[in-house]
Amino acid sequence: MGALGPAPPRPRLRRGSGAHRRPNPQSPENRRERRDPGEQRDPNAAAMAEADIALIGLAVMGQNLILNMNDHGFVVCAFNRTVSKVDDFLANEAKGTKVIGAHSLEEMVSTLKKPRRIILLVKAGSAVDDFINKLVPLLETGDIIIDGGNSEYRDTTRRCKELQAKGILFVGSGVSGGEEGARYGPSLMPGGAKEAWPHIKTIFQSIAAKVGSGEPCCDWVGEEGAGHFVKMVHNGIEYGDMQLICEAYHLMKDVLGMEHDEMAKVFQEWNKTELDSFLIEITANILKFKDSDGKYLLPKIRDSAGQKGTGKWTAISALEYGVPVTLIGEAVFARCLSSLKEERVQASQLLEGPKMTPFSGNKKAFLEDIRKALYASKIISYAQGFMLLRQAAKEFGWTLNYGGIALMWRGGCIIRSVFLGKIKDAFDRNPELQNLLLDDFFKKAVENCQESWRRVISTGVQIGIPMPCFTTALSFYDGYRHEILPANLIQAQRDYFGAHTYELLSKPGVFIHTNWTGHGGNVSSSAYNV
Ligand code: 2AM
Repeated sequence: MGALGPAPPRPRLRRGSGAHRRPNPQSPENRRERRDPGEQRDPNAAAMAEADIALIGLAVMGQNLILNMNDHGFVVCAFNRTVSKVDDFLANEAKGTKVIGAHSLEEMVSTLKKPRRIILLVKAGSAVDDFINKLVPLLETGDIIIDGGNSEYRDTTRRCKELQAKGILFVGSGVSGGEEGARYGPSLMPGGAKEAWPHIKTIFQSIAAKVGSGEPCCDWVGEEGAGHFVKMVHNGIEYGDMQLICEAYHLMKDVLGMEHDEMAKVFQEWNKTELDSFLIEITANILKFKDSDGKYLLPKIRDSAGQKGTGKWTAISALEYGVPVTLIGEAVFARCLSSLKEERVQASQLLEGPKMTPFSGNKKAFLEDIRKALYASKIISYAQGFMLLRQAAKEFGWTLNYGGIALMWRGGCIIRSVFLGKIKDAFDRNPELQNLLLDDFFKKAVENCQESWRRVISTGVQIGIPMPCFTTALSFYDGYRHEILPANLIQAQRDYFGAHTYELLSKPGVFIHTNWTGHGGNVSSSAYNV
């Protein structure tokens, strides 16, 4: 590593002046946290090295993270590819703050205390590599680059390894919570070079969302691309949670024939139960929202769901590592099916469903059944998500902090919920917990819901309501709790037509082939696994 040369002249360095623009009520106490306990002070550091951290990428997320760090007493240096945005930011959003701006990477680096901490919040892909390549010659051993963008976890692992060889500590951090979260408290999921953690922990935990008695929704996740992997699974779980709520809404609307304000009230009530969460809360608000003409807005919205691909990535990883993350997969496919709007409109004229008979049961009891079906299915979804994390840890040799991950998602992000606190408790009880369903609390919760869950699914199936996530969750539960599944027949079929061999229950590990027809050979095909 080349050491940083003499500090370049910095005549254009800008700084906002005056008081904080939007003071955060937490700010005064957090200002005390400004000194990083793990920070190595360099007595020879340039006098101008005053910034605690730099952030590159002044789109709204980057700007808000900077303002959040500023509110917590950290001095941030801002930089952007299009340099004019630095001045715009200082003259507007960052006016009156302690944020300083740089007009070149050299200038930015010269403002930083050591070890230098630089966050990238730029478009995922080559922009991240481009900035890394430009930064490396300006940095020294032990300096830290943090990628807070939406990078693919494999890219993060690659960058970790490449930068480790150059003495730079690389961190890939999931950042969740959107613009509002970035400004006032995101969920942060950092992973990568662990030596970096003591140097960034104070900043990260100060700006993160807080839950309970001030516990930060940010902790060290694990090695290499673990932070971005966990963020990806978070997004997949978000797809599942949203689809589960949609299925409950569909049943209320089309089985119980409920009106929007009535459904809104039910979701509001549910938000006081185990389902207490951001997504249930906003669903109640959406249901009761009226358009300017005084009519409910929701039924006017075209029923064709968009997606940016993060749910799909989770499902692809699940297939790649052979983990039955069926609920997220179904949630992604449900969006795909919804987007076939024209085809569905045609099919609706042609394809018959069952004769719809009006619901004749007890409406209140059925609503409670739906709530329990949603809760049980949600438990399955999170159990599956954590199974995927566990398998990734095995694949990549990561040591993941499962309880910490649940706490990171507990606040600040879209899937934030009280329920995640229960998951944290489960991992606190047993950090080696193999499956969430085996934890006593969740085992009992599912058992308590299962009659309702089965009733809802049978009723929905009879009436012809699609419930891909409710049903796949129940199939998973029934599959997972069966000692014997019919896969013995699959093995026999594979051996019959392809001589793929099978094991006997009495002799696991010994693969044999049977000549099923009497006229095939006795030679087995070489074993392969998908
Ligand atoms: P810009 O303002 O110069 O476009 C979100 O798009 C952020 O990523 C912005 O700060 C944007 O910079 C930056 N960005 C997007 N593509 C980039 C690229 N190829 N190289 C560097 N920065 C990029």
